[in-house]
Amino acid sequence: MSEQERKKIILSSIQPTGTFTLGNYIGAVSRWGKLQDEFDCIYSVADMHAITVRQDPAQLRKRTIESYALLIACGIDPKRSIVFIQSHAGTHAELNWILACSTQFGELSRMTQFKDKSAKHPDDINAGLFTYPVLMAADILAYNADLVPIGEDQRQHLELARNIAQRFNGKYGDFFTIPEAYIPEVGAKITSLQDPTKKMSKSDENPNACIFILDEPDVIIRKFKRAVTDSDSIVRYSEDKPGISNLMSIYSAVTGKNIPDIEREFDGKGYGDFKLAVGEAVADNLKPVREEFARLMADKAYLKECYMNGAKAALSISGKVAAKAYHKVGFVDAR
Ligand code: AQP
Repeated sequence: MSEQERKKIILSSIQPTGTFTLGNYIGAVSRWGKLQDEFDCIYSVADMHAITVRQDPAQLRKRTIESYALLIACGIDPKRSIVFIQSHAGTHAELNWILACSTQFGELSRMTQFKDKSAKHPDDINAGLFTYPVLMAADILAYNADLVPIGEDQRQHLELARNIAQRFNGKYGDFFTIPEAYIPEVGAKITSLQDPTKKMSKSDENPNACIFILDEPDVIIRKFKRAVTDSDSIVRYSEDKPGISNLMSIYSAVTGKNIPDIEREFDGKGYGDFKLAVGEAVADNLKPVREEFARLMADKAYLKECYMNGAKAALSISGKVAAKAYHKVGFVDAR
């Protein structure tokens, strides 16, 4: 097949550190299903990344299955895409080591997520938290992904993955595809409803800061009503109105309306009307996801069949890449 005929490879992952937030949904997962028409898609539940922060093992296992079901509930079809659990593909850990030897201490030290997470967990600044971006590079390079759909928060890690791939290629000859970030124009950074200067995060301790995609409609509407905004009452998108601008991005992402149209729609109306409209639109948008998730969780055998098939498909691709990378660095072939 010629280069022009080959579909580009899309790869992305999500950590099973909690129920996905509206930030994960708008910035990442809701787009993943739509990409299946145009690209060859590979998606995973990144349980290996999750243990960079202390996890309860039973809870992690449960959340991993739930996250897997959520990916399908959000529109990913395991028959059309490879959908797997990261720890089922041991090749990622193998490549992680190879790539770590092409990564500099200094560049890892500059990662803002490492700084944020180590400030959040000062009693557990483990080496895995530090080398997290190397494993993320392995996740991507193991499939020679062309494009990586991510939110704005992951841009720095993706840039590092590109640098690592370029360095490896420079040392050992062209091998890895240099991946590109695929970041949405609207919704790339959904912020906390309680502090619009911070990103919305699954692990936020304040439940009112996040909309979880399985929240019931009344909970969603209540959280939006309580969202922190400014003292003005004009629905206008502006840097000095981060709270209301965040709600406008959310409304735009779930309704497909653009920002000028939203400003016109709420011209002369107060924040109360606008917050209610955002809450209702989000609740409507998430209803099918909630219903499909409940249906899937009642069929664990189906989920298992899907993730076992996913593991097989993931290993078949990443096994070949890892074996070639082993050969490139000078290891004696054993496969
Ligand atoms: N607030 C956000 N706005 C837009 N996109 C976001 N993403 C995360 N938060 C937002 C995107 O979701 C994908 C999966 O993220 P992840 O779970 O792998 O890691 P994360 O970025 O660390 O997400 P959280 O919710 O903040 O998890 P915790 O609290 O465990 O650290 C990524 O593409 C990410 O860009």
